[in-house]
Amino acid sequence: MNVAYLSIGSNIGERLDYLKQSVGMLMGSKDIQVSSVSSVYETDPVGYVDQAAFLNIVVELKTLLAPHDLLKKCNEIEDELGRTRKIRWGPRTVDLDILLYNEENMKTEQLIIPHPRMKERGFVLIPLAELNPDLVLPDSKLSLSELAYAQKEGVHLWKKLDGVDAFVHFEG
Ligand code: PH2
Ligand code: MG
Ligand code: MG
Repeated sequence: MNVAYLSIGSNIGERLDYLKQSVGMLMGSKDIQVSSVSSVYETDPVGYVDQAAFLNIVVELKTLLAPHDLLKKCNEIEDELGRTRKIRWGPRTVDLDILLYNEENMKTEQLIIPHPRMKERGFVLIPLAELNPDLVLPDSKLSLSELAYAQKEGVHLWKKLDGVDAFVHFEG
């Protein structure tokens, strides 16, 4: 079984609903088991800053899917939930990004793992560190909790939750 971490973010409409629907669709996928979900964070937009605040989570998966098949699944969920791509790093109903897949280091046209910008992004590092604080990224000397601490600005705990069931049952 492979272990992967995904970052999920939304900053349009019913943001929590989009996160919940995404997790629900992952849970309903053959060959994917959602093993952990972080608390929900409200985060200042990064990159393209003239847009609404995001809700962000990180989920841990156990999966039989190969990285590109997992990416395909993520894109299907985005499409299903009405994602359109107009502005790079712009507003989105939902965005699912693969952060890590085992200790894999890979670079193809469609997919780079580990996610190339994750070390600068508090909205990724803080929820990921909540799930796995001692994890050390392939090309880093620092643990995730150390990396996350340096990027905590603009990342606010929105709803403290503990685990998949707590997330699924949280009504907002
Ligand atoms: N996603 C981006 C660009 N900027 N900022 C926050 N706070 N959260 C995101 O999920 C996010 C972003 C590109 O995917
Ligand atoms: Mg993204
Ligand atoms: Mg994306």
